[in-house]
Amino acid sequence: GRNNVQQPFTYYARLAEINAYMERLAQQYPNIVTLVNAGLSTEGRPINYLKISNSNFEDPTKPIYFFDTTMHAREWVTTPVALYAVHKLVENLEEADRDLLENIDWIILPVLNPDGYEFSHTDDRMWRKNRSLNATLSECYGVDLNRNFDIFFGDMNASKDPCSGAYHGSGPFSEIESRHLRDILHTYLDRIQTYVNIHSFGNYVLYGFDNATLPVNVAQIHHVGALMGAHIDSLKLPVAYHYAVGNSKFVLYPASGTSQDYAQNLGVPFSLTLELPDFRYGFLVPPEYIPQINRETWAGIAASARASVLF
Ligand code: ING
Ligand code: ZN
Repeated sequence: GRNNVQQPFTYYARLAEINAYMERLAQQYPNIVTLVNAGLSTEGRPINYLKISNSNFEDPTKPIYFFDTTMHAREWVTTPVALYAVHKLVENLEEADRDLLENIDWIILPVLNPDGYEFSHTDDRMWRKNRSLNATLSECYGVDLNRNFDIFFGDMNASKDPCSGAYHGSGPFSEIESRHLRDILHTYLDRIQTYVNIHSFGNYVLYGFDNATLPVNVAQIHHVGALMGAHIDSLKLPVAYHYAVGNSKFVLYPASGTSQDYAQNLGVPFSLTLELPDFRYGFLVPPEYIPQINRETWAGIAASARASVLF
């Protein structure tokens, strides 16, 4: 029976298993979970997200907390974190967490880059980009989706070279995956209070803008980001680093064309990038660390959700 099967947030599941889990939850909890297909990837795979709500997503006054994972193919540990958050909200909501459904609706997108994710399982574990063929320019595949958004396009830490891991694409939103994410942001813009783009690795909570100016509400953003980092730190293993919180340009490095800056500029009040821990294994986080990273990151997500809806 199902109880003997490992839940797909406890290991590095393949895309089909992830989609099957999302379908199963939508069927089993139709009053809380809606499965949405945002569209297809470059190679035709579905990009799915879950809407999680105790009011059928129909209350226009309810703020939305939206996050995505596996925008970059090799950052595998991010997807279990998303599925674990879904599990906690839907299958295992604790009494003390009831406010997270009472006060907030959720959009959770576990695999933004399904082609790259599958390719990193079958061909190249260190693949980062999507899998579009830049045919007229080069024989190299792939665009860095986090350089492809229409904000400071091409300025910093983005490459014009289709063979580079940070290739920004032929123009803003040249890629279907970034367009799907853009469309979700636009569709729910008036309700999205917080957007988090989750990556691996480095233990950072980052925010925009990378092109010199800071968001007007930077003090509030920093407060929410710091709470997120502190709540993760409170559960971290002793060997893990503490989270550093700040503007991405100053704390890590600048980057242009990111979804973080696009969402912030569009008017999302709180737009963050989260870089999960690596336990010194880089992208190759051993699967035995997955439950730990799931638990501590969920604490940070919950804390940032609570704090951001109070503004
Ligand atoms: N890191 C992010 C990247 O896209 C980032 C870091 C995000 C920097 C937003 C600046 C702004 O490079 C990973 N791991 O991809
Ligand atoms: Zn990344």
